[in-house]
Amino acid sequence: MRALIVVDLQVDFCPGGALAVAGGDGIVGAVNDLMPDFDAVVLTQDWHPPDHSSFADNHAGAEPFSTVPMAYGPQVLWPRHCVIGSAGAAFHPGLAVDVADLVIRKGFRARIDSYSAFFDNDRTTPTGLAGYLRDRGLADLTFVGLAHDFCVAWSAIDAARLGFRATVVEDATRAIDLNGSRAAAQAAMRAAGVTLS
Ligand code: VGL
Ligand code: ZN
Repeated sequence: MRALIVVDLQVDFCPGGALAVAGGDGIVGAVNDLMPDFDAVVLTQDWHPPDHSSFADNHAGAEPFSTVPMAYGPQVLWPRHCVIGSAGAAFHPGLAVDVADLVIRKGFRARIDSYSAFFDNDRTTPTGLAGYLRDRGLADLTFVGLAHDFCVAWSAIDAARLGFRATVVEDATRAIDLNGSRAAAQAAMRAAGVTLS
């Protein structure tokens, strides 16, 4: 059985948002059109407390898009985005949210970020998504959404690592492309056995 995993298609990642991905809103129609082709639709939602450690403004003197060491490894510092309950954390208003079976929130622990839909950035603290998918027999996963080179890539790589079949529909994603992160993410996905279509 096949699941469509729609990653972080939220106001803050679309043009005009706090961490806008160029053309991010341009994929909404394609994502909605894919939904009926799947046995299940899962939405992920980046969901950070105000004191989240990935926000540059929570680190004195730090610039957004710089990288700092954290207990679990290097972490990019982002502009404040997707604060719990804020307008920017809402799904894009055009997204067909009513079709979704499950909304999985991530990044709600202040001390650790969570790019992947499966694990926090320590790559070990689970979100629970793998168990949900396995319980429902959803072994074949297709990833779309934002951002291609962060949350989509990390999710697809973790899916492959966990033994799911993982595909990314590139036309239904958009990249941040920070210091070559798009090409790096594509190489890492291919190496992990993710299908890019
Ligand atoms: C994301 C940076 C920070 C994403 C989330 O959804 O790709 N990127 N938080
Ligand atoms: Zn985030």
